Amino acid sequence: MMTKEELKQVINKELGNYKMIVVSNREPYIHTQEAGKIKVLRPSGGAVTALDPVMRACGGIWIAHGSGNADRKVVDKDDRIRVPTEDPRYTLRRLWLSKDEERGYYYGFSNEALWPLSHIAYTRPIFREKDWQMYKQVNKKFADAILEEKTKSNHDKLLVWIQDYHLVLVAKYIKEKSPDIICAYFWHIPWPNPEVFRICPFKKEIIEGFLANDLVGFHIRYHCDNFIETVEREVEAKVDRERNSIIKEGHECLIRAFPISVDFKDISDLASSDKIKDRAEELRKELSLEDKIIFLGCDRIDYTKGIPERIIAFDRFLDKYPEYKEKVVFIQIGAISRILIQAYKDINSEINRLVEEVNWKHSTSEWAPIIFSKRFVPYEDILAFYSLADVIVISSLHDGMNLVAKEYISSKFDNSGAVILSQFTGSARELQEAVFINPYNIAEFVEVFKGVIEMKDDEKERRMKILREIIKENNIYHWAAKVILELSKFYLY
Ligand code: GDG
Repeated sequence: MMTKEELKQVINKELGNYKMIVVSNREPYIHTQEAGKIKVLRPSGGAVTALDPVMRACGGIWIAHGSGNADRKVVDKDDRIRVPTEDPRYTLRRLWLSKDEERGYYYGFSNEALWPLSHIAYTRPIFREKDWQMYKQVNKKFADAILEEKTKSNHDKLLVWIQDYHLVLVAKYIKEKSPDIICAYFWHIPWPNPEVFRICPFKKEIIEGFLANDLVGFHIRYHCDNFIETVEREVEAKVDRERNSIIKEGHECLIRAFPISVDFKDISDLASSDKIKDRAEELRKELSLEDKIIFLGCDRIDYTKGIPERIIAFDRFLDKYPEYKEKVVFIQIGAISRILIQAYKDINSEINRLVEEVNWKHSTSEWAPIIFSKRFVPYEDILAFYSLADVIVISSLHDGMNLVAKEYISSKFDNSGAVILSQFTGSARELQEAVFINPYNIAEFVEVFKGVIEMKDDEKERRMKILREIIKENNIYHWAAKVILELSKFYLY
């Protein structure tokens, strides 16, 4: 198992005198103000969850959009703040966006065009020319902030690690001004097959944005292959299958799979602490969960996560196996996200309607089958819910990786629990001891609910032990070290 300390050693050895800058849309800490009091929030979302422990271990600068209503109040004159506040480890540099920029770049192009285009969840992407222009403008703003760091710090050896689909053009803008800056890009969501991607009106510029990087990472080999095939169809470039790289106009870009992960040890240790155990017992009482078999869903509310499918399957399960009524409970935690977008308003209403219908249909005076929490849940409560849950249910229609599966497994320090996992998640490739479902196959899903409840304890324990070993070995530090080692092999010497 790679530890934080070992990652630090890898970084010191391999990065040498390179300075690391991470860039993402979402910031890892958000400052908000309510009734005169400033609070710090850790937002939900996979990219931030994964990268914060890496940055804590290796230091450096993280540039991101400052989105909290008190963010400006706490930064210095260069828009910087050291984080985490209680134990500062790295610098967060905030970048400000106007409402128009946020609308066009974030809600518009990133989340109404690129997100549905990359996930095969049958939500139609919307391509607006003005969103695309705003997307380019904001990507340029991020690139300028990086170039400014270079000038200010007088550091001529920079390694920029760009995150996710919001920032596909950043490397191109950086390299135009400063080709010596090393750019690595990690795409946190799936890359679809070429047939799906070919409808995008801005496809050539998007691909050129990717290829300006020195290294591009996806979660799994399948996404890399889809990307390489897309490049072959859409632009003139040479694909080197031996090296898994693409050469365009003399510049080589390596394409690699790096399955992202979580801080296994940190989660496992915290989950076994008295604090989390006590909180779990409090929740058990508060929600009347004593003697219940608990299923848990924990997702940002998103149409890719298959939340309606799991509610419908649970409803059918209660229809088909009524002997389980009053014995089981489904808890769905769902932080609302991207609510200005119509497709998200629609999925929210659909989930609300389904929960009400299913609860109305099956509930008794003592029991309701589904508990739905729509509010943002503090991190420690998420761990308490993992601790309570006999089964985690992940039914994504399509998902780059899915960190909830990995967090749940990491938290099961006593080898209890079971995982129902969609075969359309990136994590399904690694987590072979999970119980797989196709979320579109409701009849099969119903049987899986029953099968998992009736699975023998020693079989559950056997599976969980293997799952935990997999994540323990392939933790988040291992992921970061792999990316850094890959870069260092080709460029740093
Ligand atoms: C993208 C890709 C890929 C959720 N609700 C709350 C909350 N969460 C946390 C979970 C988990 C994270 O958010 C969600 O991570 P996922 O990986 O499951 O999903 P996405 O946000 O869609 O992430 C995904 C990931 O990037 C990383 O590359 O795995 O495929 O789509 O950490 O625990 N956290 C808190 N309150 C909540 O209410 N505190």
